[in-house]
Amino acid sequence: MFENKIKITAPFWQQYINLIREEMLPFQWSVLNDEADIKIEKERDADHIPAEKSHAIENFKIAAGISKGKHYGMVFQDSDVYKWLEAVAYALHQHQDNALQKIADEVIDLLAKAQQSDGYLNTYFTIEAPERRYKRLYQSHELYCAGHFIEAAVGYYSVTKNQKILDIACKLADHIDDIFGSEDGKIHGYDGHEEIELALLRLFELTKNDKYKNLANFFLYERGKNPNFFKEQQKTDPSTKPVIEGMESFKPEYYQNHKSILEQETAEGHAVRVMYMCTGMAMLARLNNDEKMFEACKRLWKNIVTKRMYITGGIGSTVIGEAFTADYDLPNDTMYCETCASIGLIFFANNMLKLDVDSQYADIMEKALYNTVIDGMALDGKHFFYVNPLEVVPQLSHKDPGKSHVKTVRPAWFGCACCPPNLARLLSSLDEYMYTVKDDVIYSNLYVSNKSDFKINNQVISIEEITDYPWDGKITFKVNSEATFKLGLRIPSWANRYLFKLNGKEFTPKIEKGYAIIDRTWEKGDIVIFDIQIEANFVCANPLVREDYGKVAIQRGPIIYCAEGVDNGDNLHLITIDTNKKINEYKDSDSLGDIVKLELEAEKLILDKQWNNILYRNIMEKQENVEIIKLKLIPYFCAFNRGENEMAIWLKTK
Ligand code: FUB
Ligand code: ZN
Repeated sequence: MFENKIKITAPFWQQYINLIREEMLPFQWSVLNDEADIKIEKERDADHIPAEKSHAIENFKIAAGISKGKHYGMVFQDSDVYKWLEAVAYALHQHQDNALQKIADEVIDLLAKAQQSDGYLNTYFTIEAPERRYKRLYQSHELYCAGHFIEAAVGYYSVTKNQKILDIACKLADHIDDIFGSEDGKIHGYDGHEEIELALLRLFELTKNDKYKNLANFFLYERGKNPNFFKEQQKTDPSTKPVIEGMESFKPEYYQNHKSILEQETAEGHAVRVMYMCTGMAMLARLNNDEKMFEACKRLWKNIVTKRMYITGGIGSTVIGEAFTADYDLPNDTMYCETCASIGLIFFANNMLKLDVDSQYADIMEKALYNTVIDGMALDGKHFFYVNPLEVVPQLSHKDPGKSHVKTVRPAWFGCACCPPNLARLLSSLDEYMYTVKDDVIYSNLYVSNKSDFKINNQVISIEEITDYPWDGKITFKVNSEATFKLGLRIPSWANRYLFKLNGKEFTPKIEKGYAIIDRTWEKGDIVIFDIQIEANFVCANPLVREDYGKVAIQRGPIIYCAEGVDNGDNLHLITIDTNKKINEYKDSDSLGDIVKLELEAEKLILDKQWNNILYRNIMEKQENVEIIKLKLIPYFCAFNRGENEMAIWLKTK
């Protein structure tokens, strides 16, 4: 990690980075310690979701023998702490903060005490059911939690060189290696929720210990060899009690073990699980030069982004199993689009880029980041979405049990709180996603103002990038070193008009896999300008997406826009857009921040009195009247910050 020194200077992202350090991390710490005065919500109506408190730190204290009591929360509650700790590591990398580091160091001391002498680390099974260790792998999340801890350890060690956390992680990974593997006497199985695979590969990249890579290889290749593995393995559990209610009916597809992973043609089952699996697959393909695995990654990638992804980069079409359904099934109002799933899509994309620098991966990374991911948090950094709807009608969320997961405003926390700390760790490590450096090429994936030092062929190359992206498309790179290298600039898939200038002179670079490649012996002070015309456009979906047929969405640069009731009145479905109309763009600064808003003339049906107490009537009976309105649109990620109201991304067109 952190091979290159990247300092983000963009006000747009600085604001997020500061918000995470100053508001989000302290807030999340207070929640994990049950000190925050908040209402924790269930992510959907279901009796079994524990939502009275977090208890996450207390669980560790009990497991460590410091406190007395019972475990509370989801069986994977530990992972909330681990993701928070990983986010702290990245926040410290951005900005040294001794007080925050002291808290994190104390958490590590606590985790060391909670770790069992054989390396096992899991509060639920340690406190409640040691005899059930690794006996119900489809629900237990033991390796999922271990994976999140290992990721935190890799991140925290990389930033602080805290040896203690790395030792705990290696002891845990060694313990897992003693229990799982192809050798006789070991469990020939894997976790119900992928995560350990990518974490072990990160640990391998840090420690260079092949054992961890081989174990990840085992977990990935073992998956799906026997689709009945979980059912059979459950028989070893001395208890018949589930560790998570409501999962009994899920089929092997839910866990991606219906087929071996090399045979999986389509993304099936729980979306976050698929993303973490694919991330591990892409890492392994790179680290082992595994061509077959790379082909499998490309197949799943293609299926997702060409048939199963929302315009916002959201994935998962149903709340049942938080899962993918079928090609082109993308309902806007019952969707899932979990924040963690889009974060996982970014992990997958970033690792595909490391394998094969192709702009299609960075395009999706950008789409997910600027839309679903940052929609996952309120502008105050202390309220979060678990699922990110593309259409909301508040009374339906309140009254329709099938929409109880579609929240109308972001809650402060959830019974299952996987998303908030996941957001914190992704956004505070944004610098890791901005560039891919391969051989002598510095590829720019995301356009974010920054000052950076890159290491290429033993030279340090300093580059400054200046831009007001995503609001403006002019991107200036100042090269501050004398060196020979190539600069690769991603041409976003949405960009229709752009030009390149080198030291003031327009030029046409060669394009490779969606990147403009500028190959040169650079002089100190060379300036490259990539000027993209950013303008608002109407976008339509493949006609096979039933829910979007006859509708348009509006996109400006990477940002998807939406209409809210607070600006346009209720019944947004009565609005019709004429795509010949001009979309006006203007900068505004209000409670939503400094953003570009859009406005265009549209028609809205007037509900005449004759509709009172009538549900159906002959179409010939009356001509409908419409009013001309100035339709106001805001970036999707800003929605739901002004109270409960209707929201829609897709609007009818003439
Ligand atoms: O199962 C652990 C996490 O909780 C998943 O990744 C999320 O989808 C939520 O179910
Ligand atoms: Zn989540």
